Amino acid sequence: MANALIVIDMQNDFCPGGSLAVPHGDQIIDPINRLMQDFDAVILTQDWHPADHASFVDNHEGAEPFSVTQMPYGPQVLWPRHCVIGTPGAAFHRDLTVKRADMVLRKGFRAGIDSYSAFYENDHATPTGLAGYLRERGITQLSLVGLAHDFCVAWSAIDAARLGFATQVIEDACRAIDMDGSLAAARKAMRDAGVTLA
Ligand code: VGL
Ligand code: ZN
Repeated sequence: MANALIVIDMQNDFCPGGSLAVPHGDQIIDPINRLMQDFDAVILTQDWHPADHASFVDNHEGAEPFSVTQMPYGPQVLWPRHCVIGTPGAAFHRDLTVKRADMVLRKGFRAGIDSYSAFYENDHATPTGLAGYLRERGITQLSLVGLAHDFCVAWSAIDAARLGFATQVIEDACRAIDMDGSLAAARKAMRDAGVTLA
């Protein structure tokens, strides 16, 4: 039985000064770096969008940032342009200990569909391959940290629990966007899915 720390989207665009900055997102970098020492494996995820990505508000004429539109796969929040492939905003924060990572998983790289979860794209059907990677390594216990608590961390944790991993979210090492009560809703959805909030 092995465990893994899954570090979600600790990228410049989600940190203060970035285009989709999560308040105080940089405060969790040191705690995450320290936590890495306690796990058999460390996996980093990286939000990684092409310039014409469907989640970018400026690709939808007249749309307001943070409004919700309907996509073939369900509702989609329209975000400010962020984490464009190869840009500085998509890079990991410079203080994150990337050397400790066994694997970097990129997600959201298809123009027509977003991927909040590290396990499935937002159609809840197209796998990223992470579950197979973890299972092949004999990893059964997952701890999740990172950004944003109420979007990519929550969606990843819910999928992980549904896939049968013993899953906890270390809330001190997460920060939320928290729009329209999204953090409270995400915490309830995580608990209902069997995720431990630590
Ligand atoms: C995220 C919004 C858009 C996240 C990624 O990492 O939580 N949120 N893309
Ligand atoms: Zn994104």
